Amino acid sequence: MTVLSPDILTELEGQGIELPSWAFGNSGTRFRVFTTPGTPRDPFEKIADAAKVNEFTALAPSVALHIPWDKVDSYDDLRRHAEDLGVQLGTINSNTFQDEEYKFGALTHADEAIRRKAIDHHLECIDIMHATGSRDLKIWLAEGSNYPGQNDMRARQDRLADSLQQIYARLGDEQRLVLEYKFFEPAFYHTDVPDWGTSYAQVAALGERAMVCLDTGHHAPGTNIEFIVMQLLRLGKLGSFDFNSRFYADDDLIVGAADPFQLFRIIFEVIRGGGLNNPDVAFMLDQCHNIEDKIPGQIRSVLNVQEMTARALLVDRDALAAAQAANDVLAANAVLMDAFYTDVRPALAEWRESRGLPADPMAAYAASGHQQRIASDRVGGTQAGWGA
Ligand code: PSV
Ligand code: MN
Repeated sequence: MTVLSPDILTELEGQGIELPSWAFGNSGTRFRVFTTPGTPRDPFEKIADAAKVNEFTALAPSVALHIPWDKVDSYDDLRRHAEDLGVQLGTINSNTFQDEEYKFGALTHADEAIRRKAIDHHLECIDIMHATGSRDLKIWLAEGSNYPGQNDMRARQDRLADSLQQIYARLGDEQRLVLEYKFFEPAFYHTDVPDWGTSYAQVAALGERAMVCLDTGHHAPGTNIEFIVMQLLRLGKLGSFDFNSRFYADDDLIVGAADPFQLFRIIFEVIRGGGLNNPDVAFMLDQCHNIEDKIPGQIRSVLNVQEMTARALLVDRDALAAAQAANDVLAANAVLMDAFYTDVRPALAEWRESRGLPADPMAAYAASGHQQRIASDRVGGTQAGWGA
């Protein structure tokens, strides 16, 4: 059995992955949203589900909220509820993609009244952050155009800069703005923040507490994402990850499911760049569980990140550096591949048990009867879902 050194175990012990509240709601595609028995009916139940993931894994100490989906009357109550269950409220995600008025843009809109409304929504999110104790405001914009010539892309970029400036100015001293990029969808010809370079240019103009958010599903097929990770860490601007995996588009599937090797390569660059267990770099999931049960879907996800982190920590960095210095192409590649192919699961299972956690959190959750319990308890009301 592979042995994980005390140094590696210390790193693994420090790992925390933020869960998205929306992963616990029903979701689907534009064709159909399927329901699951036991799906939460309000933000309090979503937090309870996230806390279950943490209970079985000790890997998920915080939950991200999406506003307005997770609006509640009292954020103090929500915060207390989370803390009672052993988790914190995390990143606040703004939402300017579901309002009729935002059809042609929000923070980039040419109509000043609509742009004002979108800025005000972000200011409201910052007020919520003060109540929830959240550090990060995450902005993803569904803005762009569908046809060449439809819009003045340059003017939109200027309006975006001004909007972001107004939002950034409202942040508290300990708070940050993270700007997420995505190259397509829902707009198909251009989006206003399509790539890391645009996000970087916009946040660099704002100041130190503005960073880039890298969602692993938001790149063209074949993109070398670990290069982007390296570069953003090098520039001190990698604020957070939205982890998920994709086969074709922005599939939002379980992280590490589609391409475990890519996840390994990304995490290796995080380690190489000093981003692991670095409070400046938040690890978050951004996933939807359209057909599988949601709590075990999230348990599987955080375990995948943990397993790939353990493998990436196994890379013999001295041997790698020596092979690289000698231009020994095959030896350098072999160092990386040796670590990637190492099965760390038995060692992790043993280590979990030594910490009072289930050796196999997936099996333990299935045996706990919790899924059946929530399915029979949560009857009546409206299940939370995409768009609510
Ligand atoms: C957009 O595709 C995105 O990745 C953003 O992070 C949104 O807030 C999130 O998905 C909603 O699921
Ligand atoms: Mn995302």
